[in-house]
Amino acid sequence: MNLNTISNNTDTIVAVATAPGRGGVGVVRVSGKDVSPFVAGFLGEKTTLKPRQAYYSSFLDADSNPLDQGLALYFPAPHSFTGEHVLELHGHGGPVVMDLLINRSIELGARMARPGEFSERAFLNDKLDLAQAEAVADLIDASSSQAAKSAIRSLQGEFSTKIQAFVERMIALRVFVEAAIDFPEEEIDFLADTSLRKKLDALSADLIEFLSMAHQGALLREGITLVLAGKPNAGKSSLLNALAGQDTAIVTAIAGTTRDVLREKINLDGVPLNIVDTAGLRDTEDEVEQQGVKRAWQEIEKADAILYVIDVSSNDKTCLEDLWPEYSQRFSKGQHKIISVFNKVDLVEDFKGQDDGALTAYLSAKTGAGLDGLKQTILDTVGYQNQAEGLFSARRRHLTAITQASELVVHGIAQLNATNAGELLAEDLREAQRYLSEITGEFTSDDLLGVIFSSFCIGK
Ligand SMILES: Nc1nc2c(ncn2[C@@H]2O[C@H](COP(=O)(O)OP(=O)(O)OP(=O)(O)O)[C@@H](O)[C@H]2O)c(=O)[nH]1
Ligand SMILES: [Mg+2]
Repeated sequence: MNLNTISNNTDTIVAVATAPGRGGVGVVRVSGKDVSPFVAGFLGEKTTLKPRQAYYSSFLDADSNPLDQGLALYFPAPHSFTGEHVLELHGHGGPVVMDLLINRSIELGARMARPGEFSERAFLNDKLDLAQAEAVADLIDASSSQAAKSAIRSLQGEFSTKIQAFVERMIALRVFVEAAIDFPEEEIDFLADTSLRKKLDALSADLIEFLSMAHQGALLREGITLVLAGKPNAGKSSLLNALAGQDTAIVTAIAGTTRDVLREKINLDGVPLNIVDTAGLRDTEDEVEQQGVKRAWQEIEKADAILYVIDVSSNDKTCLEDLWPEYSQRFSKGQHKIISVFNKVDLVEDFKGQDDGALTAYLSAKTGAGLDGLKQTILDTVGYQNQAEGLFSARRRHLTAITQASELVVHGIAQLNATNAGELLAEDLREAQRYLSEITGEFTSDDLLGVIFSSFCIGK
């Protein structure tokens, strides 16, 4: 793979592989073309290490005085995480000891690894593809057990295998179509070829299903931002507290209690939710409240979904549409989803909600009645089905690539219908294949690789 330009692979790199802070054990990892100077420098000139066998020793400074003691492990290339020679020193997990070992490594010729550089080398040495390298970071950052499970599935290659299978189907279709183009004397009638049509339609349908799976995986990884919006006193802060299970926000009967933006993280069936409480939306002379309302609108603009809270005991039937001039413009683009939350049902005797679709919830933030219904509505709204079993970890970039590929296939089929010629279809399939290959890193620009790996932390 010709990507050596993104990093200088001839350097030996070093970093602490364990989390910063204090712990029983701290691991320093050295990776490079030759780690023998480090073995000699740390463990003594005469030491030879057997591959993958723990060796108990002092770790020495330049004057052969011990800096620390612990286990040394040697992983000869290519059987290591990076695919290079790797030396691990398992010492005591204190920041000062770790610093001493790092400084000694630098003295022996290593340089500090950049963020993600170990994973980057693993990728460049074909130990992992790009989606798997990302899964390493996702596994470490996972915020729920479901997210961790889907990351390990990606790390073990399930996601990449699926991508590869799609790529192969596209190649097979291209081979067929391009062969037909190259032999025009055979006069192939593309439109009449039902097996080609069937294969294209199946490919298109499978891509759409795959996209929906990837979307679920991305939800588990990234979560969504839900903004609580509504008129003052509707019960937004009460709902935040009810969802969070703790009294985060101040609740009073005074309209205009909340001014600052408040944020809480909760976990719904493994989906991380960032819930944002905002000031009640109204015109006001109060300068502080005006600021609060301004911030509320800023949060609404950024939300993935909005919980618009309405007090059923009041006669105020204002909806978000009335308050927001750009409402229809925003929603026509499908950027926002609104769930109408009718709150304070406990105040209305024999309250009966109307079941007008999935995007409505009736509840009492005070008694908790109807809260589970809202939680389910939230999950439905963001399109999450609890089917964690087959999920794999996916990122926005993967979703974009799969969407592009899927649209190109649809476009290709339309072109074929319109022209009954294979050239345009072949071109669309070629492009679609390129998008999918970007996910695993087969065709990925150095710039993108730089962006991806630099978002990892040091030592990964
Ligand atoms: N009976 C009843 N009272 C509620 C319910 N939810 C909220 N309240 C009351 O309504 C009042 C306003 O609640 P908040 O949660 O502060 O309302 P808010 O929308 O955050 O108000 P602002 O911050 O002023 O915009 C408080 O007195 C709450 O106790 C409910 O479900 N039932
Ligand atoms: Mg409030």
